Amino acid sequence: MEPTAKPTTYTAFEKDVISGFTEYPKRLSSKFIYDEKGDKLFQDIMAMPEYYLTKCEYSILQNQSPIIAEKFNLDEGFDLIELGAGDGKKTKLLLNHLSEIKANFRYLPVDISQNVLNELGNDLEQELPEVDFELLQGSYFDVLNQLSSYNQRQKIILVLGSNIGNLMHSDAIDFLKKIQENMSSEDLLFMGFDQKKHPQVVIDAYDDPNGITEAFNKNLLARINTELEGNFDLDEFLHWETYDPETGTAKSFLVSKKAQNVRIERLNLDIDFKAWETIHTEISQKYDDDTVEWLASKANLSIDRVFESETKYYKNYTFKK
Ligand code: AVJ
Repeated sequence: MEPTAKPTTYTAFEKDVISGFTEYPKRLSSKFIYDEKGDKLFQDIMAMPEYYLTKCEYSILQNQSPIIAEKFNLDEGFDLIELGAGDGKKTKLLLNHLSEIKANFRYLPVDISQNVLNELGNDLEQELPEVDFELLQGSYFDVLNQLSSYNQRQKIILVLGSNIGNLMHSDAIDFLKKIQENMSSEDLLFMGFDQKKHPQVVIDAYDDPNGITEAFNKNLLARINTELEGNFDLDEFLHWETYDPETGTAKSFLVSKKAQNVRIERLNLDIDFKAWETIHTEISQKYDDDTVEWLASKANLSIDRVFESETKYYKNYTFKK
């Protein structure tokens, strides 16, 4: 008789854990940090004084919304589509301005998390009851594909927070290309890019003294423990941040403090760590105008305008097809 093989269909997280721990050097993907606890830790990061990115983008939207909106089709109307809307704290500054000038538009926040969207929906009803919105749960590109056939109005696509920084340049170009394919010639892409700056400022933003970023990074191991029955001892790994001022790449690692063996029961996986062996978990790319222009050109987009924070730490760009 044939042995009955147990069907193995792995989730995206499980696949990433298996490949990441079988490859050398070891790695895990930062996109899996964001479960409920990871979302909460990221909120805490955004509130830290060292994490300048959020404050800078907030000030750009607070001070420059009137100029940002100049190229929106205020009369004929437009759809404002936000990829990865989150709590919408920064976007509300733009929504508030658009509502004040009585622009004819609809806000379409896209997020992978229905919880996050429901909260945003409640906030909008309370704070901006006059704004017409529709919550769209899903991955960025499912939704974008639907929307390009959806209607003929101008589309303004927002990607805030320098979220693109988690992608290596080749993946960032693919991301921009997919957006570009869903744009028409009158549409605009508005996107945040964290800039190169004093290396110490970058390091401080990703290595805070209270260990919030450490807990955020280690949430990958915590998730493996709870969801996949792993036995990682979080205290036996340290959070380590590097920044290469030449390439502008900040990198996060978890470093094994000793030789150790970890078991992930649900994956039937045993992992050996040598003393001081690394797990690479995240990149947070920093840019300059030339690099942004190069990425855009590779995706057949061109920079329309640049909006910079007072400190020049952070910039938002509008792009056209
Ligand atoms: C949400 C990707 C923009 O890289 O700055 C914050 C995530 N990681 N602290 C970033 C993050 C560590 C953040 N992004």
